[in-house]
Amino acid sequence: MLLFNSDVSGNCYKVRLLLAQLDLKCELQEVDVVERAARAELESLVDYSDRAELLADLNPALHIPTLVLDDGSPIAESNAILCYLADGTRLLPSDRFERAKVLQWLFFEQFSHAPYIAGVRFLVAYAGKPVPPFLIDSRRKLGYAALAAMEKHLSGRSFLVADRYTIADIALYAYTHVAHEGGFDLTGFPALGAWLDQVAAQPGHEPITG
Ligand SMILES: N[C@@H](CCC(=O)N[C@@H](CS)C(=O)NCC(=O)O)C(=O)O
Repeated sequence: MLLFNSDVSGNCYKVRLLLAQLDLKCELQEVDVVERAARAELESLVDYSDRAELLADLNPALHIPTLVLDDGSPIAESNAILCYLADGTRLLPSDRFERAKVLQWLFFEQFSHAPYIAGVRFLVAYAGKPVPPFLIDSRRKLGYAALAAMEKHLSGRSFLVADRYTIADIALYAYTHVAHEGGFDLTGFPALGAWLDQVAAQPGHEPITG
């Protein structure tokens, strides 16, 4: 398999972490998302010249991660890739209800968490250009709302779903554990902190860098 990857991207880290924990081999091809963000806004929206390979019908959204299977079939969207790779393993429950709960958290991550936690982290730590403070403040507020929802759910629980480690934990861990890079203070979220430690203690865990 081949993964179009960026070492700073939490979405790519989700896939790398799962691959490591399932002991699956995969080649990585780096895409520079930081250099791209440093360009002028409009230019970065219209210039896909550095995406030539992704343009070749691999991912209509031109984003990474994009995973190309051994038979050449591509899969985009980090959480769809997690579902594909984890299918039939202990990390994606086969029980209908538990599986739906995993999907609940994957959709939560994409709609209520990543846009704010990952979005602010990128603007603050990687974009390399000034961002109006009101934009950061309003997004950070919504990021804290997502963290508060997780804190409430994790109080009295070790993991997000079914009392065991699943791809729901991988998906939410990816950007939560680096939220401080976006200026989020997690000290008021003890259950979240304990959960982060639990996830990091799982066999085969790898850090986001290397
Ligand atoms: N919903 C997508 C988001 C993918 C995404 O936004 N990828 C970013 C890196 S984290 C990217 O490709 N950025 C470069 C660009 O858009 O040009 C997923 O979960 O995979």
